[in-house]
Amino acid sequence: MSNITIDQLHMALCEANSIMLTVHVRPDGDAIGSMLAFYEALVGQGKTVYMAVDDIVPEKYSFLTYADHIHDVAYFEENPVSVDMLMVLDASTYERIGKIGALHSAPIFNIDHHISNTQFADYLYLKSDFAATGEIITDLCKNWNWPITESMANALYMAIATDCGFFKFSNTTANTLAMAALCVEQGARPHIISERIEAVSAERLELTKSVMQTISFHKDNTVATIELDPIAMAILKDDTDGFVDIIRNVDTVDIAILLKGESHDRTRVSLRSKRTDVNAIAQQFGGGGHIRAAGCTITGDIEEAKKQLLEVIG
Ligand SMILES: [Mn+2]
Repeated sequence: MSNITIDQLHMALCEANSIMLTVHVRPDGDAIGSMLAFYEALVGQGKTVYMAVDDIVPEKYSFLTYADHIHDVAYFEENPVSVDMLMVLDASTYERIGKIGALHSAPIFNIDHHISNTQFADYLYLKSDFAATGEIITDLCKNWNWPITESMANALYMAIATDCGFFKFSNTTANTLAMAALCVEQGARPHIISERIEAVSAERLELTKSVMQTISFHKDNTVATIELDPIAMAILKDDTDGFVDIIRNVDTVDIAILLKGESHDRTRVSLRSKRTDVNAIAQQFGGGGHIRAAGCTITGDIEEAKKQLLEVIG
């Protein structure tokens, strides 16, 4: 593994003729937006580019240009391609790209912003002070004078906005806003993106009513938990955005915990905080992420996961 500079990254991209892009499983707005924009940028540079994700791409991102060009592992097993480079965006571990890694023996490049990055790639371009991978991609295009088209601008704005809570979270910096402003200058439309991303179905709001009943407070109301049982998870199809914000917004709450029950012995956890280093908490369970937003998986049901977390928080 070696960390590379922006010039080394540029040179590697110039030399590659064919590139496969991929992102982490359970892709979020930053992953999808960054990949779609980088795809268009690289095609614009004359490259042959493929996009692969070892998971379902949530329907809410389908309004973005080239979203229908993303394929899964089965597609590339049936239609094999050979590439000069596997470019991993927004993923901090090799496991997070699922079975995409096994498709190729090409050198692995990684553009990421997670402080917990395991340095799995052959070449890593890590900007842990950036709010989103989309912020990095925008910055790269600006530095290299690569055109940012209107469709790229919309994808990049969505990537940046969704990873910083639409500019509310502590990872929002002057550079985050400057890169978002550049996207708007190039044609991104913030209100359209907000409407698409924040739209809810009546069914989802009905479910939210019952999920609100699971909220509980701990440690003098500085820690709050909210729970999605396996039935709720099946209805939500893994689109759990927004639930942790309900408790995060409580004035006394420092640590907000979303407990996602996958089965009776497996619970996925999303941690958000205003002060505490939740990356450190998540790492105690083999997870990670950022200082104020991290995740992990705990063996046990929701109650067991909650008990273990509250013990670690102390
Ligand atoms: Mn991200």
